[in-house]
Parts: sequence; structure tokens; C-alpha cells
Amino acid sequence: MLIEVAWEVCNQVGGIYTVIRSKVPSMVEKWDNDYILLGPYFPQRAAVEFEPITHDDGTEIGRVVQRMRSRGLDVQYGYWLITGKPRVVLFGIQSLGTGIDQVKYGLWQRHGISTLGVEDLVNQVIGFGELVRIFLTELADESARHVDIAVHFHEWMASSGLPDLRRDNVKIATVFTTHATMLGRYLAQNETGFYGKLPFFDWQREAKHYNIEAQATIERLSAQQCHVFTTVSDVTSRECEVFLGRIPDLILPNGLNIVRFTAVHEFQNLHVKYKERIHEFVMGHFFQSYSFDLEKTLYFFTSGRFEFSNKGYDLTLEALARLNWKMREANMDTTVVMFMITKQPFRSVNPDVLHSRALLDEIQETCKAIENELGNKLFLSAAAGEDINLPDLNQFVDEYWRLRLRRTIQSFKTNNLPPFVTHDLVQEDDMVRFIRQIQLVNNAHDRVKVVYHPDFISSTNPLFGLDYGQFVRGCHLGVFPSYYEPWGYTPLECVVRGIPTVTSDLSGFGDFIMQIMRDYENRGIYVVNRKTQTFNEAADQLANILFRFVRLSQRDRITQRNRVENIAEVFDWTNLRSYYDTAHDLALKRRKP
Ligand code: G6P
Ligand code: 1S3
Repeated sequence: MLIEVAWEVCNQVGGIYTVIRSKVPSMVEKWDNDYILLGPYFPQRAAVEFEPITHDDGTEIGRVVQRMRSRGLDVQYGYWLITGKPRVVLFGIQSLGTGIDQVKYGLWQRHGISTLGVEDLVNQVIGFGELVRIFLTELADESARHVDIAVHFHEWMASSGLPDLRRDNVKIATVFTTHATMLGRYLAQNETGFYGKLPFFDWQREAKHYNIEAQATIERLSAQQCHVFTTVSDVTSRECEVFLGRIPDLILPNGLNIVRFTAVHEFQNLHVKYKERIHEFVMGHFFQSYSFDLEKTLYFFTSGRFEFSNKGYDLTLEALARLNWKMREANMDTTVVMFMITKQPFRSVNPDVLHSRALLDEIQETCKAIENELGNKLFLSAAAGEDINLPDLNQFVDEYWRLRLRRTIQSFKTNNLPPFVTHDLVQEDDMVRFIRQIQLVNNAHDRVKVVYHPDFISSTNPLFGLDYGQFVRGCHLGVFPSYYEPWGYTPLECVVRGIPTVTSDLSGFGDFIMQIMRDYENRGIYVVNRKTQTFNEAADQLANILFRFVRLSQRDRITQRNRVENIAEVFDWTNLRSYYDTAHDLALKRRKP
């Protein structure tokens, strides 16, 4: 039996949700009913994704759930309503009550994990870890005589019970995967020259400094005490050695559940369809101040959590400023619109942005009304044979519609520059400051325009009305030259939709591509060298990549989209699951040599 444990089971927070969820169909194919997942129980979130099993299903899982419930613990058992529909057990953390203090005392006494004054999330994680521990101990007892159990823990947020499970010699084989190290995340963001200094960091001192001792210790003990320790890329493996004191046994690259169209032109058609929707936004946003040729406009984007330098937003903006200069020098009439998509606190969408969008819709409706009226009257006139030459079309349009169109156009036009932020931010942030500093503020003469959208894209969004996948399809290039990125799903999400992408050799994905493919650049995956180049050199390299891209002909772009989409299959879980299989086999062997 295989059990995967993660904080993001039925609870989307970030990248691990994508790993677990997209992998389920492939896991169920191998393990069938012998596969279950354990996660935390948050009623509101689970309401959408979870269906309880209400009858006694006669399984050992069902029996363990019943036993825990009879002890007053909140344990939910049912199906996760996603493709593959696996069985899941979710734990209501609150049901431990004040018992949590005893658990924390035990962690300190037995393992030296100090949880004094930690943030609430750490308390929740410890509660979850304890319920997982109880469950696995009971399950191992229940099935001791006839089933081998492998348990795969994802991240420290799932594994605070692991040290006790090993101490008590519970009969399970354990795999622990870290998807980033806590210290790596903090230090990469705050220490210049992080990678050069890496071998010299003292994990304990740094953990204390950033006030993450509990998290870092749980992570370190989990890595050291599991049977098989893994991470998602070679890049992160190097950090593990320093911060966690163990070199990972295996690297488990991330994949997706890839569904490809039978006919190649289908995804190309989708690109055109969703590009039209982005055109509509761009017209509403920019054309009130000035216009440009949409046939010669390219859409670039970046997206991710707001870790300004970790995600390479600084490098992207710097390279865009250089691209702008290059395009102006070369007298190009192409326009690049760059969308910076992330999540930052905001009050609302900027009312001016909403207003201009609404006015554009009004212009469109008025034009449609005129088109209808004109078409009908012209048809009547032609059928009556009133004039065999094309008559003066103006006579067919009512004075009312002419005036209405003129008024709407007048109120649409403004002398202000199009704003480079779409929302009213609670606080000015690094992105805004950087954009101002490099002066990419949407001047008419700039060839590169910037739209900073501090909210993730969703279909209910009033500005685009597209979901994230559709938005990606409508763009021409994804730009993700990260400085700290254990794996990085965003470039992969471009590849599977046939959209070329930029990544970096410091991201797990970029590093992996360089290992498995020679002509990746020719296939539409550009890798910026951030390992050995300075910020300035990397910005130059990226600007050159972008400049080459904007000079491709449409025909070349179409070919490149076909090529990049062809790579998608490599990242299908049906191919990458084998890395997980190896980890589970190895853990079972190590437990029972
Ligand atoms: C797809 C469509 C073509 C269209 C092209 C636009 O390939 O099948 O009909 O011309 O996209 O490509 P572009 O890179 O200019 O958005
Ligand atoms: C982590 O999520 P993040 O964006 O905080 O895990 C992801 C899944 O393995 C990985 O893609 C990403 O690089 C990590 O950073």
C-alpha cells in the first residue's frame, strides 16, 4: 500500500498541490485501491473537493478511521473529487484541543524541536503531523501481518510526526521529499551571492536569525530519519546537503497530467482565440491614450508568488528596459506588452482601468448596433433596387447612434499615460519602484509596455475573463529567469500549451532540460545562465534572447510553438512516475532488506 501525506491534499496553497493532484491519475493506475492520501481538514475548502464515504466499507482504513473517531478525533474519510478519484483521509486539527501542548512538549523533549512562540501555522502543522502519526501507527498495527506500507511525506508541513514514527519503530517504509528548503528560500532572497556562500552557512544560526527554528529542525530531522530522502532537482539537492545534513538519495522531477489534442492545429487555434481576448484588454487599457498595431503586438508574461528577486522579476524588468532600447534603436514598429502576474495586497481594481474597459465595451456595442442597422437598411434598399451603385452608407445610420458613438469615443480618449498597475495596491512595492526606476511607464514612444497585475488570473477576473491556462495560451512567451526555484512549474505550464518560454539554469526545470536535451533553445525553451553570470550579464543575455524573439517572423513563431508543444510528452506523469516508483521500492527494501 502507498500513502502520500501532504498539507496541500484537498487544500490548495501552491506548487505541491499541482504535484500531488496532477500525479493522482498515474498513481491510481499503478496502485488502484492500495493508494490513499492524507491531508488536513478545512471544511470550507474540502466542501468543493471532498465526498465522504458514509457507510462501513469493510477496509482497514475504514476501521482505523472509526477507532480514531471513537477517541473523539475529527477524521474525515472519503474521495477527493479530482481525476482519478482517490481515497483520502483528512484530519481536523482542532480536535486535538489542548493535547497539542503535550505533543509540542514531546517534540522538544525527544527531538529538540523548539516550538515556543511559533506562528499559528506551525501549531497547525504540528497538530496535523500528530494525527498522521496516530493514524499510521494504528494502520501499521492493523495490517502488520499482510501488507507492506510505504508512506511518502511531502515537505516539513506533513512530516512533524516522522521522528516519532521512526523512534517507535512503526512498521512503515518512509520517503521524505522536500520541495524547497526553508533556509534556502529565506537566504536566497536576503543574501547577495547566496550560491557562492552556500557551503559556509551554519543552519542553526541562520534558522535562529530568521526565526524559523521549528520549521528548519522538523525539515532536517525528517530528511535525516526517513528511509529515502528525495528532492525535486539537482539544484535543490546542493542546498539539502548544507541545510539538512543529508544528500538526497534520489531526484524526483515534477510532471503534469498531459492531455494533448489529436490535431496539432487545435492548440494553434486556441492561441488565436485567447489572444483575441487579450487584444480586447489591451485596447481598453492602452487605446484611450494612443494606439498601436495589434497585428504587430507580442504578449509576454511572467507569473508566480511575490518573491521579487527569487522569481527573477528584477532581472525580467531590467532586460525589458534593454529590449525597449534595442527595439527603438532598430526603429521597430512591433510592440511588446509584458504582463507581470503575481499576488500582492490590493484594495480593488483601479477604477480608471475598469472604466476604460467598460467604455471600450460600450464602443463595441454601439458599433454592433450601427452594423445591424446599416446592414438591414442596406439590404432593404438593395432588394428594392433603389440604387444599383453602392449608396452613401451614412444615410442609413440614425443621428442617435452617430452621436452616441462620437460621445463614447470622446469620453474614451485621455491625455494620461496608461497605468502600469491595474490595481490599487495597499502599499507601493518593489515591482512598482523598479518599473518607475527603469522608466518603463507606458510612454507612447516605448516599444515595450508593462502591465503589472497584482492578482492571479482567474476566469471571474473582470479585466481578462480568462482562466490562467487560457491566458497562457493567448500569450507568445513566458519569462521566468528565477534565481531561486527548486523546480518551477510555470515554464512547464507554457510548454504543455505550446508556448515558448524562458527559464534559468538555477531553476530545477531549466537544469533538468539542460540535462536531457541538447537543442532546447531551438525548440523554444531559452535558459538564462544565472549560475556563473552577474546580474548585469544575465540581463544582457535575457535582453538578447527577447530581441531575437521579437524579430522572428510569424511563420517562425508558429513553427516554434509546434516544436515546444512536442516536448510536452516528456513531462507526462506516465513517464515521470517511474522516479517515484524507484523511491518507494528503495524505501521498502531499506526497511526490510
Ligand atoms: C496560429 C494560427 C494562425 C495564426 C497564428 C498567429 O498558428 O493557426 O492562423 O496566424 O497562430 O500567430 P502569432 O504568433 O502571430 O500570434
Ligand atoms: C515549491 O513551490 P514554490 O513555488 O514555493 O514546490 C514546487 C513543486 O515542487 C516547485 O515547483 C517550486 O519551485 C517550489 O517553490
